[in-house]
Amino acid sequence: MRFLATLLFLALLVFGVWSFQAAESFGAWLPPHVSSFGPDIDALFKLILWMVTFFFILTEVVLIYCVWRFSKKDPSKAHFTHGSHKLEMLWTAVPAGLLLVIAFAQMGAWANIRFPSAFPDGEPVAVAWASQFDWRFQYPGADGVLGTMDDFESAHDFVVPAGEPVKFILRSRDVIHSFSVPQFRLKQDAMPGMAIPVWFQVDEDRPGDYELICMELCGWGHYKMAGKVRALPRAEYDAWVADQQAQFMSNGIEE
Ligand SMILES: [Cu+2]
Repeated sequence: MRFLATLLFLALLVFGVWSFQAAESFGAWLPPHVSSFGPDIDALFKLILWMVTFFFILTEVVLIYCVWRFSKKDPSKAHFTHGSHKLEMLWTAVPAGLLLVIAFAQMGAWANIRFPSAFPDGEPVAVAWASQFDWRFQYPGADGVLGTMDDFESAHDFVVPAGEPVKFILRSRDVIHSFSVPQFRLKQDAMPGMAIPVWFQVDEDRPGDYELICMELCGWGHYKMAGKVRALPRAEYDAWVADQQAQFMSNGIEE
């Protein structure tokens, strides 16, 4: 029994560590990143994963040792201890130190994604409106100014230029939603009553369609709140904008 129990815990440890190592080859890992935030976010993810792996192995080894060492029937009385000042200091200081390491390691990435000073210059390309249960993207019309009569709207699809910084304003019409594009390594909550600036840059050599999902449980239809970010080369993007403007000005009626 003791042998079996020890083997079971050992198998759990080996399988656990192996599954994380092998996940990528099974296609069960993060989707490949296609934005400028990708390398930084993935490096942070790996740093934290390595820390967790180290402590997972450490605690499992202690557990396996205890299962093996103390599962023998032993009639002697258990030794009672009450706290250890040194041990408590150690298991407080080590996690605190690790949290500090993470705090310093993430500063650059956070500043790049969220600090206003890192935002690209110029006007936002659109306002992204989240609502139960849909995404709408409001673009400035021919005058280039948002919130005027000639604005046009795109439903579900957020069309943006690839290979250059894209700034937009994230808003919500009702409850809290979350704008998330896993392949951009970007996630930002949309708060009712707030206009939140967000930016990203799709790699120039990776134009394409990327899944946009709501990452905040926002009601019964949350599951279907999916959209698409369509990153187009600059020329195609300009053509799309011109076409949308023309359609809007003609009320969709072909001449
Ligand atoms: Cu939502």
